[in-house]
Formats: sequence, C-alpha cells, structure tokens
Amino acid sequence: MAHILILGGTTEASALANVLAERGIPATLSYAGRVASPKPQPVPVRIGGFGGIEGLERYIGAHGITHLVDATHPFAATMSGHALAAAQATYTPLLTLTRRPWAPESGDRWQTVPDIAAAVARLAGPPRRVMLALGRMHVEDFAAQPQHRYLLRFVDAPAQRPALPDHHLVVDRGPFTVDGDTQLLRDHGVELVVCKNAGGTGAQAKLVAARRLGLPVLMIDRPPPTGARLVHGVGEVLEWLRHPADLGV
Ligand code: 3Y8
Ligand code: NAP
Repeated sequence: MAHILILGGTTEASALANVLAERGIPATLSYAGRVASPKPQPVPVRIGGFGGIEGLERYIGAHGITHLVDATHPFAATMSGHALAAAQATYTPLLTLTRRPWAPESGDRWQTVPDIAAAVARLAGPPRRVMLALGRMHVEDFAAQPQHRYLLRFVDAPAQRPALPDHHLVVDRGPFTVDGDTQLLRDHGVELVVCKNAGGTGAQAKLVAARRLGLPVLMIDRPPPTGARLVHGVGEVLEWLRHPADLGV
C-alpha cells in the first residue's frame, strides 16, 4: 500500500495534497513548524523538523513511506538536500515538485543577485524606501544597511521587534493580490522591492505591482536544485506515482 510523504509549505504541496486526498491515495504532508498556524490540509499533517537526515530516514521506515515528494519552497535548500540523502539511503523513490523561476517581462526593472548577502551589499548607498518581501528569517542580515526605511511583511507577529531602526511591519500571509500589493507599495512610497525568485503565483503579485508602478526589483536567485528528478505539475507527480522508474535522482 502506497504512503506518500509530501514535504510541504508551498502552494504546489497543497495542490498535490488535495489531488491525493480526492483519489484516496494515502499521504502525509509535513511542515517545519515555521508559522503559528499552518494552512489546514485534506491529508494528515505532521509539524516540526525530522532531526536531520537520519531523523528523516527513521521517519520513512517507521511510517512505511513508499514515495517522497519534495514540494518545499525553492529556497528550502537544506530540506531538499536532506530529502535526497534520506531517499538514497532508504531506497525511497523521490520526486521534486516545484515551480519554474520567474523571468523578467517587458516593463520589468530587475537587478539580479546570487544570494541574500549580495542583496544586502547592493543596498549600500543613500537612504531609500525599500520593501523587503523576504519574510522573517533573513531580516536581521539587512541591519548592515540601517539607513533605509524598510517595509517588512511577516506571516506572524514577531516575538521581538526586528533589528532595523526604521521599519514598518505588515503581518499578512499570501497568496497576495496585485491590487493589494499595488496599494501597499503606493501607501508606503516604496522605491525598491527586494525578493527571492520563489516562482509560482503566491508571491508574484508584488512583481506585477512593481511593474505597474515602474519600480526596480532586486531579485535574489534561488540556490541550485539538488539534481533529483524535478517536475512542475501535479499531473506529472501522478504519472510518476504510477511507475517511479528509479530513485528519481
Ligand atoms: C510554514 C505554511 C499554501 C502555501 C502558501 C508559495 C506561496 C503563500 C508567498 C511576500 C512573500 C515568503 C514566505 C511566502 C509565500 C505562499 C505559501 C508563501 C513569501 C506559509 C507556510 C509556512 C511558511 C513559511 C514562510 C517562511 C517565509 C516564507 C513568508 C502555510 C504561509 C517570504 C517566501 O515567519 C517565518 O518563519 C516564515 C518563514 C519560510 C520566508 C522567511 O524567510 O521568512 N514562507 N509560509 C511552512 C512550514 O512550517 O513548513 O500556512 O501555508 C506558506 C506560503 N507562503 O499551501 O497555500 O507557495 O510560496 N512565504 C518567499 O517567497 O520569499 C511571502 O511577502 O511577498
Ligand atoms: P530549510 O532551511 O531548507 O530547512 C531547515 C530545517 O527545517 C530542515 O533541516 C528541517 O529540519 C526543517 N524543515 C524544513 N522544511 C520542512 C518540512 N517541510 N517538514 C519538516 N521539516 C522541515 O527550510 P526553510 O527554508 O526554513 O523552509 C521551512 C518551510 O517553509 C518549508 O516547509 C518550506 O517549504 C517553507 N517555505 C520556505 C520558504 C523560504 O523562503 N525558505 C518560502 C515559503 C515556504 P530537520 O533537519 O530537523 O529535519
């Protein structure tokens, strides 16, 4: 009997969970426990780290996992690396489900940097009004550029104030809308949007809003994929579940 473990936290993971539930295919969706109340799912959910690669291996064995789908966010590189290692060690078929990176369209004013540190360095210079659409985990890195007026957006209200002297915090979770993000950028007079190349639709609104308003975007490239077999759609996952030819590596 199949039992799919979905490493979740994205729109794609939720879409897959819905389709597997509709078809009565046993699945468990896994969250890291990063936010207070993760989105309810139509399949059983587990919340929290596994305890490294070995912890994931133990989980796979103890719960009779027959297939592993890494549907984590493209920037969740550690989890994806652990999924590949644990799948190989336990001979569990592995598939990565993710979205294509965004590519600039006409009217876009993107500057692309390889990682968060490069984005911080690129913010050297006179004060500007900057939207950091990066969530909570990397905000402290930007304390190296305290001169700016930052607009922050977190999923949950933080336990302590972010260490940026001049910031405004919005607590909201995606998926976001173009009208909502256009209004937000206008209301705060944002002059630059900093974001990760997450891809997908849930975080895309701010890019369309920036294009509408003629604002520049500092786009952080995603880390390299792990090399595991990678698909972009739920249909391809179903196809793979019918016959996972190999370990998906
Ligand atoms: C806990 C679980 C679904 C998934 C929805 C997607 C879309 C909406 C847009 C902005 C960008 C950001 C952030 C974002 C989006 C989706 C998706 C996505 C970006 C939830 C969720 C969890 C998280 C974790 C959270 C991070 C943060 C990143 C906010 C659920 C709501 C910025 C990524 O406070 C924290 O510690 C938050 C941490 C990792 C990045 C960061 O560094 O802060 N996501 N987001 C997952 C877990 O515990 O395993 O409740 O749905 C999921 C979603 N957030 O099923 O509909 O598919 O990406 N998430 C980014 O893109 O840069 C917001 O503000 O414009
Ligand atoms: P990460 O840095 O790649 O992983 C760090 C550790 O968090 C992992 O080693 C693992 O702990 C645990 N972990 C991560 N994802 C997990 C999951 N789905 N289930 C169980 N444990 C998980 O991960 P991250 O970037 O913090 O992302 C955490 C979660 O937020 C993921 O579900 C991801 O899909 C989601 N998310 C992240 C972003 C982002 O910008 N990074 C954006 C949207 C959603 P152990 O080593 O203890 O197993």
